[in-house]
Amino acid sequence: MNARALIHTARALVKGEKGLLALDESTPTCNRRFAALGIPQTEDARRAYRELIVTTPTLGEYINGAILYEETLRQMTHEGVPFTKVLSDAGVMPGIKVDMGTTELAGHPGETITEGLDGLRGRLQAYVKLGARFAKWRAVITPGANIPSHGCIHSNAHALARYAALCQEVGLVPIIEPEVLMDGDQTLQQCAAVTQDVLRTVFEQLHTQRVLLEGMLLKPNMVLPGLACTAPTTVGEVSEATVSCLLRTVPAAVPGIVFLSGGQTAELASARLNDMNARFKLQLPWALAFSFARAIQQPAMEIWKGNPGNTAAAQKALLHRLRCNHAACRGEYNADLEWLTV
Ligand code: 5MM
Repeated sequence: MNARALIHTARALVKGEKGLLALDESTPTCNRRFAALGIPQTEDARRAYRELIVTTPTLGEYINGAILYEETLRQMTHEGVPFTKVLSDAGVMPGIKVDMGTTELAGHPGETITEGLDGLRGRLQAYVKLGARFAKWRAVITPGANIPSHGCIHSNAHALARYAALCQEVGLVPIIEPEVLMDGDQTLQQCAAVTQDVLRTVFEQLHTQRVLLEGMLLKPNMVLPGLACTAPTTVGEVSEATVSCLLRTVPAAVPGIVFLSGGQTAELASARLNDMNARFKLQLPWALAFSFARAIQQPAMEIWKGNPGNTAAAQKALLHRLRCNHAACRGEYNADLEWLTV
């Protein structure tokens, strides 16, 4: 393991108060989002959509990295330029989602385990040759009646740590993504308790597997009430609960925390990230930034709708969300920004 290079890359991924763009939807997820908008679910449509994103001008002013799906890592623009080169030329490091998705965890009804450890060492070596600088693995934790179980949390944390150690062995910075889903009717306090338990277990396992904390990033959920919870929650309450949970669980050696959006509206995701940075940045040992997928891409995808004539307008919408989230990393986002166009 080259610790110095890993630390350099991990820091570079969160430098300049910029974030990451997650465009690593697996083919089934991407197709589902395309189907909802009447976009053909073909490899060429996925390639064209990803080309729209990676060729968006000035991308590198707002993000340091882009997480790709394996299909995308190997794809090129219509002029034959690899997407990895387009991104690197724009100052954006290419990363790769390396988990193989979730499956039911045996003996644990309603809970899942993320697969992909078998053969991972060889796949990671191939991704490095294709230009990847970092990787990502997502574990999914479902809150509900009597769940998550200890078995589910422990198994997923163990897999995340094994993945992270393999990444560092080949020089890829691992992004550790334990997502507590926001479906369900759990309260803010219940989400805080589950998230705290999950993160504590994840860092125990990272320690056990000898993962270099300075050479990784954490990609957690914000602490949120479930979508079906009727108790009103303010932006400030979410930001306080999230920061307090992270301060209790994430070691100061970790250089950055890059949130997933998890189904929040684009505007709320920006407002909540902004509140954390505006109020707490000076007390925090790690950078707080974004690694959103839906909260950055959804407005652009809705404009594009598979029509090449909409590309410029979709890129403008993408840049708008990136600009809002870059402002949120600085604690300078406010609702007025939503009325400004790029
Ligand atoms: C939680 O999903 C991650 C962040 O996306 P959101 O900001 O939309 O919540 C995302 O990176 C996710 O891990 C990828 O899209 C891959 O998900 P699938 O379900 O396709 O494996």
